[in-house]
Amino acid sequence: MAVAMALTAPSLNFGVRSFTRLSRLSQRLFSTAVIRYQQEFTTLEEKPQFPGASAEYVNTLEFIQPNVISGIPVYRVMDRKGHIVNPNEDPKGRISFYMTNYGEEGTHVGSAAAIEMQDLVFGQYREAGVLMWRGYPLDSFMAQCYGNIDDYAHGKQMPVHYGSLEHNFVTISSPLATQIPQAVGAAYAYKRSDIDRAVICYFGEGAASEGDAHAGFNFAATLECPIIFFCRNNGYAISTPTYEQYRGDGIAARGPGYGIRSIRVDGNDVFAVYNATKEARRHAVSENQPMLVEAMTYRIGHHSTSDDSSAYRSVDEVSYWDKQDHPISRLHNFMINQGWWDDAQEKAWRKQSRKMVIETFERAERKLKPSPKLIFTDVYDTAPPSLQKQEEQLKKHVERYAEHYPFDKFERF
Ligand SMILES: Cc1ncc(C[n+]2csc(CCOP(=O)(O)OP(=O)(O)O)c2C)c(N)n1
Repeated sequence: MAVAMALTAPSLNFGVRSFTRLSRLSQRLFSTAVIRYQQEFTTLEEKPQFPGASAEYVNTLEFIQPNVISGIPVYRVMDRKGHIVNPNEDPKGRISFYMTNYGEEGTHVGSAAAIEMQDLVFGQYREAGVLMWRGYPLDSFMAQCYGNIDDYAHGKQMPVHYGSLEHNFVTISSPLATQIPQAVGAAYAYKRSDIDRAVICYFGEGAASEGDAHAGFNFAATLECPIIFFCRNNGYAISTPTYEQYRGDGIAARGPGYGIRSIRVDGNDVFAVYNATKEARRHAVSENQPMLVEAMTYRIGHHSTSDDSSAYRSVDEVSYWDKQDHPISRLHNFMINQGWWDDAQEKAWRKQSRKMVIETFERAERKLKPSPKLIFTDVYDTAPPSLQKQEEQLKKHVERYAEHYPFDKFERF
């Protein structure tokens, strides 16, 4: 078990921090739920190890009917060594694209490839691959993260809260799960317009505990909306592991309770994600029905730069997913097995990508920040008197105390 592995980990020295970690681990040890949480990783070919569910792998693409409520299997196309389990599902020629990320790339790149460009995307914040797939430029990613003059939102949003009208990607909202009922509303509008468009709505298993998720699922089912609910079950909501998040069989098990057809998929298998999402989209649009895809994966990175996940999970656990069940390694193995990729190409590609990213970073860094007056734009068509007053006050303030502000880095007020 993870607990046993963590106890033998070299990082377990005596000291206050280690003691705290030990206490947390022993609390887990005595929790009954921990038994389901993590098994010992002995071979590559055992049961799925996702902390969010206890299930078997299957290689038949089958949506769960609303009256089936337990034992949901995990669909996959290729095994951990990149071998296709069922030759009929060999995806040659269907996907030829992948990008680096932190262990969840299979979920968002696989699903993005399976939907149509006209489909509207509501993301959570960990789905940059969807935008990449749609051609959102690297410079725009950087501009948003830097909040510079090229940022579409003029620096009003937190970094990684991307949005692009051109790419049918609704701007990310920080409050969890608010995107779910909004996405359902958009899908309902599509249904009423009778056009070939679907909505895909991404969320984490943590966000699925919010009331908005319930409201969204139920509206989508009763109003029969063409929407794909795409849950990335990555095992953690910041520091909350799935065994503290829910006691049922993950998120897919909830679909039948709402009358929503559901499937659980190996999120580290980009082909399985692609197939499941493609099929979900087909049903969603042709039958005006919501579909639920639960993609089992693992958050290899910390939750954010403000988080240090070593406080609540073992280094060995993270290392297992990074080294032994990584979606990019799997695709890499598959491509090597096909003779489509080799170490020299990999090396050259990495070098070229790194150079491109660093150059883009530098360009974004050198750009000016937007004028402070833009704080007051883009929300109201005509700013209300209270905001107009604040704008005047700010202007006077910065004129008076100009020497305290780095105005050389900003566009003029
Ligand atoms: C309504 C609300 N509550 C709490 C937060 C703080 N918060 C931000 S991310 C997060 C965890 C979400 O976990 P999950 O939905 O599983 O997604 P993941 O980060 O694992 O991708 C929390 C609790 C928030 N942003 N909004």
